[in-house]
Formats: sequence, C-alpha cells, structure tokens
Amino acid sequence: MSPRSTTVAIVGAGPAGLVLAHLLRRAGVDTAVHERLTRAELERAARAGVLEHRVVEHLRGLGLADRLVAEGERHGRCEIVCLGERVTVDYGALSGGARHWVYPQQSLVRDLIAAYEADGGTIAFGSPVAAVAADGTGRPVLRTAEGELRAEYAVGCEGAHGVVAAAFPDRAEGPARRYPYDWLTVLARIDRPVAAVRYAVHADGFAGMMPRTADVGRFYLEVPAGERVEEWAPERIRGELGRRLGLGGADPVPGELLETGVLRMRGRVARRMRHGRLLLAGDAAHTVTPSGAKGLNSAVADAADLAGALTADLLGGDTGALDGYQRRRLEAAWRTQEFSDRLLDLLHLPAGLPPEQREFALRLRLERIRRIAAPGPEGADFARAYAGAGQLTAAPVGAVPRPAAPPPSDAAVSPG
Ligand code: RFL
Repeated sequence: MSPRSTTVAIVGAGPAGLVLAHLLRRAGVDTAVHERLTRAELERAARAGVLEHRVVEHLRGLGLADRLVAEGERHGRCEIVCLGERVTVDYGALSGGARHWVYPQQSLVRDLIAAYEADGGTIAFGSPVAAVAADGTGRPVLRTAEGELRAEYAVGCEGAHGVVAAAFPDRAEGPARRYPYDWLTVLARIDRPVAAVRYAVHADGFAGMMPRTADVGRFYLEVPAGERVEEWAPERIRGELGRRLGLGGADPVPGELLETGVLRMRGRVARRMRHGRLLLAGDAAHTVTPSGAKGLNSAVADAADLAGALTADLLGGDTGALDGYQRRRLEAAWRTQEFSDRLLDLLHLPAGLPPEQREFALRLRLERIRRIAAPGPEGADFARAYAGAGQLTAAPVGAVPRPAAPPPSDAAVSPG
C-alpha cells in the first residue's frame, strides 16, 4: 500500500475533531479524519447536552448551528436543593442574559458530520489510528488499517489516553485529581421534560437531573469511589433519585433506564497541548467532571482556536501561533477545572464526615447556595462562568493555499 499524505491528520471525529476538520476544510487546508467508531455508533453515543452561550454563538456565526438553534431549548435557571429548601439560581438574569442551549451531543455530532460532508469532506469511519511516529523531518506518520498516512500536522482529538498524546515525550501527562467518590450516570425515559437542571446536596450523597430531550433525562447519583454499576438495580436507582432530588408534583418521573454506568470522577490537564507537529484538542488534553457541563464546550472552544492557529502557521506568517494556542487553551482549561471543582465542593459533603456532622456541613452549603443565587458579585461570577457568557477567544481562520506533499523518511518526532 503506498502511503497517503495530507496537511492535517485529525484523529477522532468527536466535537473537537469535527469542528476543527470543518474549519480547516473551509480554509482550503487538506485534512484527513480517522474515527475508530462506525458512523452509526458515533451518532448514537449519548453524552453531553448542555451547551454554553458563547459556544453556540460561535457555532452559529460559522453557520454550524442551524438545527441546534431550531430544535434546541434555552435554559437560564437551575435549582439547587439542600435541607429541603429548593433554591432557584436565575443565572440567565444574574449573568446579564447568557443562557445555555440544551441539545444532545449525538445530534450536534450528526449535524457536524452532515455539514462537513456537504462541503465535500470525507471521514474514515471504523478506522482507528493505531500509532503515531515521525519521519526524518519530524513530520507525523500515522499507522492505520489502510496503511500509512503522512501529514504536516497530526491533531489528537480522540479523547483521553489517545495515540497522539502517547507520542509526546511526557505522554501529555499533567496534574490530575481523582475525587473520593464516583457518579452513577443514568439516561432514563421520563414522562415530561426536565424544566431546569437540578442539583441535590444531600446527607446521603449528591444527585443531579439534567435535561436532554422531551422524553429522555440525564441523572447522576454520587456513589462510593470504585462502585460497580451491578450494585444498582433499576428500582434502587429510581428510589434514590426520587428521594435525594425530592422528586414530586410537576417533576418528571424516571421510568425505563436506557443506559447506566459509573463515571470515575477525575480532573486532568496535560502540561502541553503541543509537541512540535503534534497537537491536542478537547478531552485528549484535559478531562473535567460533568458537574459544570464543560467538557464538550471546552472541546469546541479548543478546536475553534486551533483552526485559526494552524492556518496562521501554515500561511507562514506567525511562527508563534501554535504556542499561542497552547497557552490560551491551557489557561482556559485551568479556569474550567477550577469552576467545576468549586461546584463539586459545593455539591458534595467532605469525604468521611461522621453522620452527626453532616447537618452542619449541609447548613454551610445552603449559605453558599443562597449567596450564588442572590444578585451581587458572587452570583454574577458563578452565573457568567456557568452559562459561558461572553465570546470565545478564537484566532481568525485564514485561507491557506495547498502546500506540497511532505518528503518521506523515518525518525523520532522533533519539537518545532
Ligand atoms: P470525544 O467526544 O470523546 O471524541 C473522541 C473521538 O475519538 C475517537 N477515537 C479514535 N478515533 C480514531 N483512532 C483512535 N485511536 C481513536 N481513539 C478514540 C472516539 O471513538 C471518539 O469518537 O472527544 P472530544 O471531541 O474532545 O469531546 C469531548 C466531549 O465528548 C466530552 O468532554 C463531553 O461529552 C463531556 N460531557 C459533557 N460536556 C459538556 O460540555 N456538557 C455536558 O452536559 C456534558 N455531559 C459529558 C456529559 C460526559 C459524560 N461522560 C459519558 C463522560 C455527561 C456524561 C455522562
């Protein structure tokens, strides 16, 4: 098989890979996208669903949010339940008008694939990249079932523990935290839509309810770290959700459980998102717990910024463009981690707290909840960070003339 070549090889067709591929293609950059899953598997994978204001505005500006805006729902309030009190946080008002969009990740992925294909792009589905090495000039060579793929740049958009990160000298590792609890994740059929995100701070552990579609809701239950999903029969899950979330009255009732799993709760940020001609975006560079609904949003923001940085670099006029990308997005990743960690701290009681001290800890949390729900600097700060107020900082994407194919030979990846 003779090696293929491209300008930018993208590993993974999740939100990060698809947004990047789309923007580069529009700029005239030759791209090759490899995705491990089949198209049907990818378009079925239900994960996120709560999108930030600034991310949707950005996608809308790129013409990539038509269906999202037509079918998605806007949410500007969440509820936090603690000691029987249900506090409404009107973050839309507190942030000065920024609200979330609720639209399932798999629908966004389907729309992005359709838009990329409508522009003439193709994705190699069911085609994992097995490894990434480098030729003698430091250019990446990707190993796929279809043979070698040579590229000017390779971008890892393939989630945590990816093959592009594995080719960094430090494997793109960085500071990480394993939280002392896990979350049981549940996708359940519901009899009416979830009107607002609800978080329950409870003596027996956190519980959460998030909107997805009219008849499907996303639910979370705090469970001990290392818990196995088999410990949780459907009746136990439904009972615990109802009790901790205080479900009743006009609330949705979780019925059939469509998917259950246990999410190991971790935060992680790579020390580097760039090593020479290797780049990372999205979960490949950082993973954040779902507490603040930030993972998909960060992935899209990375991709939007990287598209501008890559075109600036390919145009040859800006040698610092890719380092600028790394700097901006690592700073953003830490802001996101700090926000999500602060929210987790509010939503969980300290590990190992004796039962007789739980009410005290809950009462302290209720004070904090009331403060973020009230007009003032703390409320405004939480609301703006939660809704993703303002605009994405993304370098403009320039049009790039087609470069010559890279020369072949073999060696280690060298930093550029
Ligand atoms: P993705 O979406 O994981 O896509 C990576 C893609 O790469 C493919 N892949 C490979 N392809 C080729 N060769 C290889 N060697 C490959 N290895 C992997 C994979 O098959 C996959 O298709 O990464 P990306 O693009 O960085 O996007 C990240 C987001 O998907 C993720 O952060 C969010 O889902 C996190 N998240 C949420 N984020 C939000 O912003 N809002 C939310 O409401 C929200 N809720 C959630 C979530 C994540 C959850 N789970 C399951 C972890 C709720 C849950 C339960």
